Amino acid sequence: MAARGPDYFESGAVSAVTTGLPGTGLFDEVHTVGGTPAAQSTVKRNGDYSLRVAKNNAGASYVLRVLGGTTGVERVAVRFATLPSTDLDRFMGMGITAGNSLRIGYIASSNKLEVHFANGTKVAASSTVTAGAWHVIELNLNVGADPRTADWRVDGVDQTAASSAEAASTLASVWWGSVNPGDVFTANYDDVLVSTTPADYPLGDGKVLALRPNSSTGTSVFSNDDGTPVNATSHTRLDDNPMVSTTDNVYQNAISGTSTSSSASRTRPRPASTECRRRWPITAPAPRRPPTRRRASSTDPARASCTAATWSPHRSPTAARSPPPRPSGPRAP
Ligand SMILES: [Ca+2]
Ligand SMILES: [Ca+2]
Repeated sequence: MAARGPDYFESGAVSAVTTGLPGTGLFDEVHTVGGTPAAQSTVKRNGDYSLRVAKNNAGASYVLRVLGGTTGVERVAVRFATLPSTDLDRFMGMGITAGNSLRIGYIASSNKLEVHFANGTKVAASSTVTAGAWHVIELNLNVGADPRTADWRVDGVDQTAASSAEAASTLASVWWGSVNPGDVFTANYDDVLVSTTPADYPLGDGKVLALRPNSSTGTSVFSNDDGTPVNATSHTRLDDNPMVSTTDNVYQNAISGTSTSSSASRTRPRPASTECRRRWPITAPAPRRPPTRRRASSTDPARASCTAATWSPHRSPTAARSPPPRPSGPRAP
């Protein structure tokens, strides 16, 4: 499996990355005109948080991650506290570089989810939505051929696929919420997993939990935020929840041949989480981080998997090292 984020909801913070600046956000875009997407601790399916989108008719409200390739596989659990009173053209989906994007919507008259390509026929699910319940939605989108196809499942049950006869294209993004002013709803999203490998479909049910280190050992390449060497208590500096504090941290202080390829691409230690994070609240003092190194970090640690309970300077398995390409085309839903 070539799983690639982006369940960053467990960070407890929803903000967009600012290009070139570390630690400023986990999403590529966060749109707030029609309501501000936020992490919510009181309503969640697993872990500490879910993403809550409370959208009004003033405009867009959604979070987005860039996604490349021609195939997108996703799992997400969605919960409507109350059922929308009107149809939703979309409350989640995937953006395409050219042509019709894929949207998951809701049919108020039947209380059913539906999938469709923009301007295409809406294909209703076989089951109904229950207010206050989590429903697991799985997608398998292929836009690399004509027609484009979208297989999907709801709560583990295969649904009728949707298709769109049009030229092949590439994926641009995956998003939760809606850009459409007419979509008015409150939804929570949790336990997201995204892959670009069709064979991963269906991903099946699962959960995303934060994992913070419970021990640490010293190495001269890393330092505590106060400049002292990493020691047996350094991991306690990496216990932030939500992960928005930089009060205490651990940073990489020098390039080292033993820190593997990470030494050539970044100057900070890996994040303390099972999630694939793009940023985490461990901020090295700016003067210690050569600008040229930051620029080289297309192998951003956020997109590496972070499975070690004990903090280590070594990178994770190769499969998770390469981030998806960042297409130059439109990302909008
Ligand atoms: Ca969660
Ligand atoms: Ca900290």
